[in-house]
Amino acid sequence: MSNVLTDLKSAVLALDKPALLANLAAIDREDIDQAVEVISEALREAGKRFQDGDWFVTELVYAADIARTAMETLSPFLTARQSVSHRGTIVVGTVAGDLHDLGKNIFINYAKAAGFDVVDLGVDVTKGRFADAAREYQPVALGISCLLTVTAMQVGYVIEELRSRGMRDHIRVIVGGAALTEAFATQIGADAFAPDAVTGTDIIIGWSKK
Ligand code: B1M
Repeated sequence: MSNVLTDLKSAVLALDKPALLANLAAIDREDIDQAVEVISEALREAGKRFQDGDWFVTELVYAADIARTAMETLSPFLTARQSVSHRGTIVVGTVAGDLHDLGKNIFINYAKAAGFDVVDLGVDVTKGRFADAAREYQPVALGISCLLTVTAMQVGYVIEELRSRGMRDHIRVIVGGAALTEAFATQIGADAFAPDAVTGTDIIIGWSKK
């Protein structure tokens, strides 16, 4: 890993915004994907520190704020460097009870860069709002993000809601986020699980062609 990328990770974990901004300015365009991955790695480390009791929630909040700044700085370059063609609309949100949105937003940035129009429902989205938006936009994919174990079942409830409204056969559902696994996604009847934003984008690109 280049020094700039290593320093980027250190800056997030040191909660040092000026150092983060300086390192972001020094990143080569071809390292943007790696920079996104490095920031995600730093957040996983932040989560571990919180879980181990080494960090308080305030530090976690500040790390997330720094990471958001980094993602916002990187995303225009992500969009600019990829060839864009109109692939249709996707609807994306984080499940009810869950306020995590950094991973969802990274997926959204990659999807936009790949040529999708994105309807972002935000966080804490109820099954009813997911289903209403799916009916309104008839998207290529309905994307559901979930980071908390306690809210994982909400993902299944969204799929049940689609089924109970007779919409399930017409909507493809992709799910992602640290609380989910491929096996869980299969169990609840999702069409795909995305372990990361790039894989998720490749999956929906495939769907947009069918
Ligand atoms: Co919280 N949090 N958090 N948190 N947080 C986790 C998830 C946790 C694992 C940390 C830990 O304890 N180790 C833990 C959950 C434990 C569990 O359920 N098993 C946890 C907890 C407990 C909590 C609180 C309850 C803490 C508290 O208040 N006591 C609280 C809950 C609030 C709520 O949601 N109701 C809370 C709050 C917060 C902050 C607000 C401080 C902040 C969120 C800020 C924000 O998102 N706006 C935060 C953060 C930053 C984290 C960690 C450290 C980092 C999450 C993150 O952004 N990762 C996280 C630790 C961890 O995940 N290991 C943690 C980086 C991001 C790029 O990864 O989201 O996985 P991820 O996204 C990836 C892929 O998963 C995928 O693409 C992304 C990029 O490749 N992906 C998709 C994600 N969604 C996708 C959707 C797709 C496709 C791909 O298609 C639709």
